[in-house]
Amino acid sequence: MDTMLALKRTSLSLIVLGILLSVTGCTTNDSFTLERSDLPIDTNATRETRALYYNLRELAKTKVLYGHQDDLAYGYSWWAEPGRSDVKEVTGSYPAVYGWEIGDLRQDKEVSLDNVNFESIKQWIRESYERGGINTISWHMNHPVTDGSTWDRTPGVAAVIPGGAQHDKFKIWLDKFADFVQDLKGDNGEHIPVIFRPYHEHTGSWFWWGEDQTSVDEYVALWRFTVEYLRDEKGVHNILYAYSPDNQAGREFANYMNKYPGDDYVDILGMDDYGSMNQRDPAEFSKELAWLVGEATKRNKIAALSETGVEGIPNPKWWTEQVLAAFQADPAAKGIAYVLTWRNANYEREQRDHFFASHPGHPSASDMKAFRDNELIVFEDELPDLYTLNK
Ligand code: BMA
Repeated sequence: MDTMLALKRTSLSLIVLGILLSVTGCTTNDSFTLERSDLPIDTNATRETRALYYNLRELAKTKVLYGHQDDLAYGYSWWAEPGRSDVKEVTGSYPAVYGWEIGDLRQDKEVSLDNVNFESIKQWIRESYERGGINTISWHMNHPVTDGSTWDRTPGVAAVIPGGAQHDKFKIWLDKFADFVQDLKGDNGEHIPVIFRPYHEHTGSWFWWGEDQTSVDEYVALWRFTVEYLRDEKGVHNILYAYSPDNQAGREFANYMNKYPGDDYVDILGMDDYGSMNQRDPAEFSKELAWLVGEATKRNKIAALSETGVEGIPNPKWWTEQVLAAFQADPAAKGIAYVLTWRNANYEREQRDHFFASHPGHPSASDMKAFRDNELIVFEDELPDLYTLNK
């Protein structure tokens, strides 16, 4: 009897506690604190994904995060060595943002088009997330009709959008991507948020979804289908979507919005640019970055310099003279959330100086350290907790 009474009392107090909590709003669901304008396009995004969106947008107001492609996978003189990172060896910290490339995912190969093992990529994403870093994924997707590479310029978008001859095949590729993203889990079983940056640089004409190959309607249909399929059909809720036209040192700047899929389909307004930080006046590029920040801000979204760099970094002062200067010249340019430089290809394997971050011993290494030490710039060891909402 005593035990029964105690049980009844416990359940009664639990009910009372429940009522109190719901009255005061202290539920375990944090979405009530966020306005629609504070949420990503996927309003059912996981708690961590919503937190990343909100916190990154806040942090962008005062800081610019630094990111590097394939940072943990390999460097200029090493390949897949646990814990290594050219960026860390040069600056003392891992980057705040990690870019990953999943080209060739659809062929059921074990490695990407850059020979990086897909399971290892997942592991590196888990590791960096547990340290507080941000992960972003690009996809140099092979040609859906010719089976050529991503650089096959045959128009391909009409074939994969709804009604296209390859639409069903294309859905299988997206299924593989959904599986990949859903397999990314943190130590507590939560899905790890990723920034997905598909069909990038579409203002240029070097990919099958490029400017000359694709009409506005086709590109918008491709983008919207991708979001709706992953989010609504596959139930993937750990993605922020980044749109990233190429700027080409200002040559494509005016086309930035031409094929914009709409505010309901984009979380991050990115920009790719390999020319603007190569001997161009940083003040000119700064104005373009400031414009991008303005476009993102008026939509309550995030702006990012999603891919950039100068191959081989010939200017030993590149980090401060070109990158930092571009963020500093126009005060609004500081609103960029992150800048990601491209990969440090392994010299032994690729026999070329295809690197975009400094590596130990390179003449630009001390300038990269100076860049890292600037108060505007944030590397991983200076990140606040981006995956919890404190609002
Ligand atoms: C390009 C180059 C290629 C690489 C591709 C995808 O910019 O770095 O060597 O295969 O990106 O990562």
